[in-house]
Amino acid sequence: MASSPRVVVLAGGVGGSKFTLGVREALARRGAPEATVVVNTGDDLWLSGVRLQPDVDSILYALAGVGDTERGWGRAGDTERVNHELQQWGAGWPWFTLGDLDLGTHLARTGWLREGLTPTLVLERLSRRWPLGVRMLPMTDAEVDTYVRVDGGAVLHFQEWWTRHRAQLTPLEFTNPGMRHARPAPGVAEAIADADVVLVAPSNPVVSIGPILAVPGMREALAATSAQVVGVSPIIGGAVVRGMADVCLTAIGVETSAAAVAAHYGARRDGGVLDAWLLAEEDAALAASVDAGGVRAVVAPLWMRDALASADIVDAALAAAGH
Ligand code: FO1
Repeated sequence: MASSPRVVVLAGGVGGSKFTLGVREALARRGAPEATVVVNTGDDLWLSGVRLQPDVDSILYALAGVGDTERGWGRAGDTERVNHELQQWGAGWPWFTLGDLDLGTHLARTGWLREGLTPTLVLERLSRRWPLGVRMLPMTDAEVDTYVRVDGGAVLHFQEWWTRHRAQLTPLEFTNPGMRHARPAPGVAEAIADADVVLVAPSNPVVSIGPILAVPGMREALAATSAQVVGVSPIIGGAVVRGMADVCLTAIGVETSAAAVAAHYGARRDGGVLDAWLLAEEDAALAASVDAGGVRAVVAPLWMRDALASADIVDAALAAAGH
């Protein structure tokens, strides 16, 4: 019989949302406790006076069933009246759309931050609106926005590089200037210590999972836990499923292959983060090289077509961890 493990998920935006829906489904089937989802805040930004947390909101909206599943960000059926007005003022970024309903979230968040609540407490408040079925935590309460140094020397905010330039300016380096003084948000290290399984979602390894692992103290928490750490490959058949992770991987010298990403995360026994790695059936031939690197390779179907397919992937990951 399937067990009821305590699960922590490390997750970014689109891949993280789809995966988290599967985590909720798989754990509900088992009657297991709600998972704790530690969300990337490296792509957060200030714009037009409000604080945006794209990955937090993608996962929040997906769990609440109110997200725009086509785009992977923002609210379903949103309108753009305020955004149009901002553009008339020449405020904000003309290439970055703030939906009206989405702005309600940013205003609520920013107001609470201005009142002195931490990002963790703000997310706890935002999470009360809907029965999410998981506990969401930001990876850190510090502001650690990502900047990209591109070929030619310019340094752009990650969101400008990503949404305005569609990652077409060759990135040389990703930095998170606030990271040096960051700590895992309250509850994160404790959840990892108490977990039976830590799942690394199939999110962008560089700009989604990368910032989570870069929070000082995070790797130490992962090294110390008695939980099994199981990652799910975001690369299927040698290509990224969605997004521009290949450009990011190239920038840090990692090949766009499921085995190379596993090697980049590294085996826990050698100071890395992974005990096991789920590879797509299309990449089964890479299993031996993943095993040789000290990470147990498990081959499974990895297409997250819907929440049920994602739940099957989560079940395979939990089985790989002995649950
Ligand atoms: N992505 C876009 O490509 N264009 C946009 O105008 C845009 C607006 C936006 C507003 C709020 C939000 O939370 C996310 C938004 N995104 C937009 C997505 C986001 O920039 C990135 O896809 C993620 O940060 C990458 O993980």
